[in-house]
Amino acid sequence: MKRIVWSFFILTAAMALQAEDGHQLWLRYQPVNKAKVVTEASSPTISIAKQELETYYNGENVTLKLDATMPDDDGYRIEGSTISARRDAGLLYGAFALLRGQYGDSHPTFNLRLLNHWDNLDGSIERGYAGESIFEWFKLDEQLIRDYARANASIGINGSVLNNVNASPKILTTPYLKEVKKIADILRPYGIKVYLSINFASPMALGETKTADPLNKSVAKWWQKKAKEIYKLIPDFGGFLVKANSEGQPGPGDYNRTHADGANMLADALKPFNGIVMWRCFVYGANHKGEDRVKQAVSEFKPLDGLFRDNVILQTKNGPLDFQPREPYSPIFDQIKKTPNMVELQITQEYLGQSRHLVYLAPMWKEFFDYVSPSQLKGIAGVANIGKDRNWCGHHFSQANWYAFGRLAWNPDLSSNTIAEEWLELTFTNDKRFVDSMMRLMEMSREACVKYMMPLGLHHIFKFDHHYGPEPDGFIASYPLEWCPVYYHKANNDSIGFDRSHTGTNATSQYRKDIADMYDNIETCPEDLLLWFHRVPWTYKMKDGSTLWESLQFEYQLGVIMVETMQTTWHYKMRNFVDEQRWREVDERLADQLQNAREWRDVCLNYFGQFATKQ
Ligand code: GCV
Repeated sequence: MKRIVWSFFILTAAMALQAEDGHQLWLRYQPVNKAKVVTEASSPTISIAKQELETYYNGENVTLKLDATMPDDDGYRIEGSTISARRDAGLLYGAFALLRGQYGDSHPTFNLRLLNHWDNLDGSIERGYAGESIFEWFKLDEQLIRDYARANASIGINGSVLNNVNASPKILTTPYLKEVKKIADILRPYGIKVYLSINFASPMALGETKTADPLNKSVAKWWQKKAKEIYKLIPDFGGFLVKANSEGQPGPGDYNRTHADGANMLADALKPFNGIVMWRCFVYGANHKGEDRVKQAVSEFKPLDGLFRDNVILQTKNGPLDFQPREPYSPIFDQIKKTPNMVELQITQEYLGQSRHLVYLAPMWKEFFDYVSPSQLKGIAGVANIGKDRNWCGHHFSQANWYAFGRLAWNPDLSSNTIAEEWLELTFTNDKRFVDSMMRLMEMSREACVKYMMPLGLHHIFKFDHHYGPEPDGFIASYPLEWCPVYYHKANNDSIGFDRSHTGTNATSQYRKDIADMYDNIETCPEDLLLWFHRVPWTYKMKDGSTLWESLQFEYQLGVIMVETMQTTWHYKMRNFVDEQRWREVDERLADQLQNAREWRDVCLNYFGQFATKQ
């Protein structure tokens, strides 16, 4: 009897171990303990590479070789059973590539491949939809941080900004810095540097200076001393990310100083330690109040181009507004020529159904690279979608966006389909019947989202603050106009859309000539951005001869049909390929997504119909 109970216990324990709750991400290799790894080099990073291969590689022997003749980056070469790299991080990336079954030479396009966490010190996450922060101050779960580091290393991410850009000054106090050091020590062997978002007014807010004026000597001194303290604890600390004079955050503008004055003061403090400043261009409503919001970043930063220290990088969101499901690229990337640029993408789906909707973001990011060449960029940052939820991202398919971000940060030439295929095989199964269907489904998911949320270039018609559902009638007089949906669609009985052509705000003129001409002319403007750039009569004839109003109805309806296809495919055809828990959890979310898509269609068409049918 006793034996039966015991073996039952062992059996259920084993089943529990195998429970597919998504925590293993795309790293679900089974231990085979077969490979022997030979290497003359040694470092904590190489030990991890060795251990990964010895545990999971299904071949006999692997040699890891540091090769000083290779290009000075994080790349690697896999030839036969030898992985060579210039840096030990390259050997680790090579080890993960070999485990994925990839061979040959591979070098990262961007040297800076960073996650930006919008995690607050109290454990909450701004725009986080997967539970609380994994960075639990003063009670760190070291294993969780190690798992996080391993997942990042497996896709080549080499930096983490640990805290929200709306930053608490407290992060720079000694007790917190000691905790940051603990995290940095865990991430380091995985090739990941730690960075911090800082509050520009920190010295004053902490009561240590009377002002935060960047040209004040005591302020500059405070930052120099702080930099020294940080680097003593964390010698390879990456640097600061700064949101200044934006959405209520303090900045140099509070003292009539420029962004360059502010960034340079911080850059000087970090320079002796090789640290960098990533200064965000997401600004509106301050110096250029009243100007079309999408123009304000260029208006603010173009005159400063060339005035920044060489360790300052300007970090700009992919689009000029705010992470909408479809935006044209930000014209900053055409206008800032003398200062290095980084692009900020958003992995967390603030305006794309958060962790409730299956929306694969790689096609959207690829669209950005169709217009902005990676060679123009020094780095890439992704606002993370990671939290303490067991499956890390809230939705099993949101893991694909973390994965895709890392893979594109390494190689933006990869197709979104290739990345989806890789991820599906690693995360679920390599059964072609599943992978082929799901690749199609993932690829269409972003376009579906655009259609049911913002067809034909409509934008920012999201519910106030939480940005989840539709609110096309949104207008509250006490809020800034730029937060109100009606400001963006401007629907009336004649027309709809925002005129940003030369007859309107002339935002089109901020683009390089060929693109400016294309967007400015209603005939050549792509129809999927029509209402972003033009004010268009309801009776306007689209390229296929239908009216604008007919097309708008068609697009909303098509968005819903696409989600119906996604939901029915998963519900009726995918069940046999996926474990019960993950199948059910995705199924429930797809049912919600379908309901939400219908709500978007109905609310928006009812609202716009009031105007459109008054012709
Ligand atoms: C971190 C948008 C978001 C804010 C975010 C801000 C930014 O406005 O809604 O939550 O703040 O962008 O990127 O700074």
